[in-house]
Amino acid sequence: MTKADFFASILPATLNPVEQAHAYAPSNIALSKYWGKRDAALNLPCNGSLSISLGDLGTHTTVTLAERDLVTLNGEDLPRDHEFVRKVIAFVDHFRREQQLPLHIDTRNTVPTAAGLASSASGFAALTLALNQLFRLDLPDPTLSAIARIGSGSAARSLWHGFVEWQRGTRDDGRDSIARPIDSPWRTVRIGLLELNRAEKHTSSRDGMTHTAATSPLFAVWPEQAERDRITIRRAIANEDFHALGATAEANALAMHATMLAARPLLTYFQPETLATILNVQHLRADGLALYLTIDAGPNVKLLYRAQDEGDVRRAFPEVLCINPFAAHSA
Ligand code: 2P0
Repeated sequence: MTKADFFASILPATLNPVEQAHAYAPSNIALSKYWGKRDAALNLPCNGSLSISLGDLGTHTTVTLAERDLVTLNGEDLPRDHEFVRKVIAFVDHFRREQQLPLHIDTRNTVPTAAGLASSASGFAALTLALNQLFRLDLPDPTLSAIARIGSGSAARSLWHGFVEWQRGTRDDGRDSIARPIDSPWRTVRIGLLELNRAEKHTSSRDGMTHTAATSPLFAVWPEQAERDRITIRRAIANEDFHALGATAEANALAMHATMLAARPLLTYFQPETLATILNVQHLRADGLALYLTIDAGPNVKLLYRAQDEGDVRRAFPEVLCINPFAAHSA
C-alpha cells in the first residue's frame, strides 16, 4: 500500500481546521529494538519492539493556520530547503493533499542537544497529535500510532509515557503495526544518558537498516531473537524483575549492533569510547552494581539502573544525565 492510499483511507475528503493546536510527545528509548523494515514506505518493521518514554524530555509542537508555510525549530525560522523542513512539510502534505492550508509549525525540543538523543520519534509523534487536533480528526490511538510510524518508525511508540510496546503486525496496510502503552505500576527504572562523542551521524537509521538487512548474514536470525527479547522484557515488566529487563535489553542492543558489524561492508555506530563504556559497565556489574546499558544508532550509551542505585551510578559516571521516566509530567 502507498502512503497516499493509507492516508486516503483514514482522512475525510475535506479538512475542517481550527485556528491552532498544540501537542507534546516524549522521546523514547527502545529496550528491545526496531532494526529492519518489511515495508520501507510505511515503516513496517521486521519485528516488534518495546520502549520506555523519557517523561519531560521530548517535543512540543504548535501548529497554526498561516499565510504561508513556515517551520520554526527551537525558536529559529528555518529555510525551506532545510532537511528538517522538507521532512515536516512532506508529512503535513499527506494530510493536506490538494487542499491549500498553509501552516506555521513551531517545534521545540526539550531533549538537551547534549544528550545525544534523536528527536524524530517525539517530533513526529507530537506533530501527529497536533495535526489530529488542528484538523479535528478525532482519530483513535491505534490510527495515530500508525500515522506517527509513517513519519518515523520509532515515533509510533512516542505517543505515551511509561513502557510502550509496538507490535510488528502482519497486514500490508500496517493497520495492525501499532504501539500501545503497557499498564504497569513499576516506577523505579531509571535511564542514564552518557554523551560520549558528538560526531555527526554518518549513516541514517533508514540507510543502516536497509544495508544491514540486505547484506548481513546475521540479520537472518535477528527478527526472531528480537521478538523473543520483547516478550522476555514484557514479562520482566510484569514481574518487576530489573535484572531480567536489564540483561535482556543489553543483549538485544548488542545483538542489533552485531548484525551491523557483520554487514558487508561493515556498519558500526560504535566509537572507541562506546566499547570502553561497555567494558566498564561489565566491570561495575561484576563488582555488584545492578547496571545495564543499551545503545541506539549512534556512539552514545544509555544506562539502565534502579532509583536506589543512582548515587553509585553518578559516582561511576560523573557526567551522566539521570532521567526519571516516571517523574510527574509537566507536559
Ligand atoms: C529503536 N532505532 O528501536 C531503533 C534502535 C535506532 C536503533 O528506531 O527509518 O528514526 O525513520 O523508521 O525510527 C531509529 O530509527 O527510523 C530507531 P525510520 P527511526 O529505537
